Amino acid sequence: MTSTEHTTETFQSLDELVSALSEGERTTYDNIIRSTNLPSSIYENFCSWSDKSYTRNCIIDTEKFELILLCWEPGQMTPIHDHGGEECWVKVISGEFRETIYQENEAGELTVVKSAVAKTNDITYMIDFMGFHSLENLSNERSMSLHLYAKPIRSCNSYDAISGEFVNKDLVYNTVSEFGTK
Ligand code: 2CO
Ligand code: FE2
Repeated sequence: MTSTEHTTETFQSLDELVSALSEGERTTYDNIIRSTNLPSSIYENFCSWSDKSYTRNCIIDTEKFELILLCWEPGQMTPIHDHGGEECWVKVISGEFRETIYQENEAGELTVVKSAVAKTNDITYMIDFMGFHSLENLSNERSMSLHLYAKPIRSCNSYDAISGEFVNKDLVYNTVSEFGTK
């Protein structure tokens, strides 16, 4: 192979994906998540479901990054929120989501700057200077999304529709896998 040729590695197992993230840096994460193609059966090991809210299921949590699986009943959605100053990639594993992006105008009002549908295998990216977002499961079925945060996000600002203000909320896991601790 000459030096101008590139190999496009794809990550087809969780071990491969986690090794790449552990050895990589934030600057390589966009490429890694776009090269991730795990069999959907892998995700079934991590899912949990709740009628109350989408669930946050930790696959692995390190000092550098957090990889979590979110599981959504039909119609479940997040509040409008930021990402604690960190980078956020979302890959749709199954189903269809609406992502709405908001920015605050000079009067401090939230305005929609983008609203788009993300389908299976689509990848979206957010960072706080882009604004806030919300995600909603548009599907009539349970859906799953894979989230990569770098670094991990322990709390975020979440819009409280009743008070009309953002409140800082701790982010908690519904389940924590043994994968990251073994
Ligand atoms: N950031 C939300 C969370 O971690 C999910 S929306 O996609 O980033 O709960
Ligand atoms: Fe988010």
